[in-house]
Amino acid sequence: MKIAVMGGDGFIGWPTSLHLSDAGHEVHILDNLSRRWIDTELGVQSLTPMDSIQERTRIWHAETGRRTHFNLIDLAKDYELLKKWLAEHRPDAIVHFAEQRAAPYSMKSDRHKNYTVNNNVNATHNLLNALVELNLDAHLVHLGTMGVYGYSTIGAAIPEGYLPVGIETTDGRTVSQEILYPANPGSIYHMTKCLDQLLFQFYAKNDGLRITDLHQGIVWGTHTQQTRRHEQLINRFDYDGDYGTVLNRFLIQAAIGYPLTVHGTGGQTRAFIHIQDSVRCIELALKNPPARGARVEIFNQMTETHRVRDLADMIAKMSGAEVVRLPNPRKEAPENELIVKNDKFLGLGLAPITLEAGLLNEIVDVAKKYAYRVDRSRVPAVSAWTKDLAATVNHDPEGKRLKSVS
Ligand code: USQ
Repeated sequence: MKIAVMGGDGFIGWPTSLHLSDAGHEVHILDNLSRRWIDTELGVQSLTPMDSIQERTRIWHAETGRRTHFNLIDLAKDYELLKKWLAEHRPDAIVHFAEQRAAPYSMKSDRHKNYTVNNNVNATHNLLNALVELNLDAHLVHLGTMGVYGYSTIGAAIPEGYLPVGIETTDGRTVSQEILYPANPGSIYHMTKCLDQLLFQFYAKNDGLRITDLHQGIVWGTHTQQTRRHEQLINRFDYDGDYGTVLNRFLIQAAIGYPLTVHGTGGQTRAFIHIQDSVRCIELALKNPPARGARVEIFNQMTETHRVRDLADMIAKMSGAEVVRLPNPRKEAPENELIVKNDKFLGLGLAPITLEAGLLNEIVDVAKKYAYRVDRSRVPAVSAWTKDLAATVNHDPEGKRLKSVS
């Protein structure tokens, strides 16, 4: 297939591009390189040293003989350029990662809220709009989030996208319908993914676009089979308080002798998936498109659930790291249960990589190798969900001002 990977320079976009290229597909990366600019804005860098996208694709070609093509296009701003590119290349499928993906970044200030909404919603809408305008029947696979469902304890498994409901009619009968599971975003970022869902619903219904939405959990790990092939193909690896995600952060913190930063009681239960499984799921989704005219296909892209404090305790035991409980800068349920259905990917043959010491140690080793690149002052998560919470943020979890809430 000819596949366009929108956001193909990012944390999942890059390993996905290599995975698909390795599988024999013709891969075109479209990216505005915003993630690199945000590193510059925040004054942080990936733990792993990353080459330019042009250099990465050159190395991939030298290693494998396969070409991935890079195009500098901003989906949210360059509508005409995007349309022109799509008209010229007419891809069979599009994988859409081209969104600002960090919840803490989206909550930093009013400017960051505006940026996240404008970027994410416009990028998705421009893409859908262009597909219709060009009469292009490319299968669109979008990376959504488990966070669209929210994290309240409901005592039932979260279904894959749709909830069967009974509605009482005016004449007293009950009619059955399947509706999108009620959206319950926990950040501006998560809210944009809820808005995406509505855009998809409309365009699938009105224009018959073939769309798959992947509700992904928190990704852990850094290497995939392809990024391991050459030092310069290495994936980015975020540790900072805005872009680092919880399990990877704990592993890096353990590697550099930084206390593991548990927010609140650590009773938050979340869904997880290894990055290798993430790229496999995207390939499986591409192989199983919905029919034209069908409703949006939704998969829960996760393989297991864990409570934050259990992860911290496990990594502390493995590494001897200290655990600190910090005032939570986020407005979220302090404790929640989470049961998630993921039968669809399992049914398509996904054999999940679950948390086990071997892979966790591999990540600690990567972190130790590049520990010299870490700026410890960027480890604390200081982006607060409200002005009140901002006043309680601990800016120095390893310093004398340590405030434990346990
Ligand atoms: N947390 C800590 N300590 C830390 C960092 C995070 O206790 O040092 C806690 C947070 O308070 C939260 C949980 O860990 O309760 C998860 O936080 P996270 O930063 O790992 O994940 P999140 O902000 O939810 O976002 C990440 C990705 C996002 C993706 C989402 C999937 O950045 O792109 O959509 O995971 S999900 O969480 O299932 O919505």
